[in-house]
Amino acid sequence: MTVIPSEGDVFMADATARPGIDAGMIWFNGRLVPQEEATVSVLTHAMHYGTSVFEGIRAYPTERGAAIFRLPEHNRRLQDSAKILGMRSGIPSLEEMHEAIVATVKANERTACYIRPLLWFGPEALGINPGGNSVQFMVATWPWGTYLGEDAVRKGARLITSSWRRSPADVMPTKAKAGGNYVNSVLANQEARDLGYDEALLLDESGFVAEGAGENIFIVRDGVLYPISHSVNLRGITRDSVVRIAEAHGVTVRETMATRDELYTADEVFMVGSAAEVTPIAEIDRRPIGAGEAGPFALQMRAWYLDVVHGRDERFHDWLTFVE
Ligand code: PPE
Repeated sequence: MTVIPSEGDVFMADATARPGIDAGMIWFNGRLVPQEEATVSVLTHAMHYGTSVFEGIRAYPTERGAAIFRLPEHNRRLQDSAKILGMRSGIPSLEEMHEAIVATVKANERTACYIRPLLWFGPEALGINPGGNSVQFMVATWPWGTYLGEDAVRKGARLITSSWRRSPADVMPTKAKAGGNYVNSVLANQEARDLGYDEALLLDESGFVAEGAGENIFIVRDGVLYPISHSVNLRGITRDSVVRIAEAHGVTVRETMATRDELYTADEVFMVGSAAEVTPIAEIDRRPIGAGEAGPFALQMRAWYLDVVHGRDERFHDWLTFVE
């Protein structure tokens, strides 16, 4: 039976629809508008071909009000992603991105939030040549608690190696945070969740550990911290932060490639990302990692990281953009 929706109806993928995002005021092509007004055409190029680029940023409450974590680095990566996708005219400058993001956080009077800037090819023409299309820009903010749930942080997340691989560097632009790339992450996460796990671990084309569906991976062994090398992974800003925070606390850090069996035998494995922050891993492929619980190093690292983002570690105040 064909169901024709009446005006205002929206088809949901699932009958138990989620409650929806409370984004309040959204920066939409140069001005702040209420969420209901920040809408686009169904002919938007990015909807058909995944030709969007985005960032995921967090703001945290500090003694001096809300602070956005490593905003210039996120803006720089957004510009890099836009360049990789061949977006030429209409890309906001770093200063414009900065102002739009600060204005959106301010307008919503948020202290703790997730921030999602997005650039995408508009609806002027379809087909695989978006060169003449407009580039549009929005910034939305909303409250976002622990990425994989409180249990994942408390007990350690349970991962499974995905049957999906990370795309090789000559198949997809692995350093761009592009919408289309995330079909890979969605499929991997979907599979992991369907099997009862918290998150997917993806390998690269050669079988080396790449990253989580939305996080970078670290190994701990004999007190040394091993970030998994970049290869086809997103060049994570949290990964960089964690390396530098660990070094400031005197931890030895050595970047490495790793096979999945090296994760099984690590003392600890944890993952990091703007959304995931620092999340311990208790289990991979039904094998306990270390003691099979959130490990002491990961929990210490998480505490150090949360000190930095909340402005409690003065050595890293440069990383905070205060929203006065
Ligand atoms: N790898 C992937 C594939 C990834 O998506 C992220 C961020 C990272 C690594 C870590 O990058 P960084 O945030 O710079 O430390 N994932 C974002 C999107 C999550 C989502 O579900 O959406 C994020 O954490 O904001």
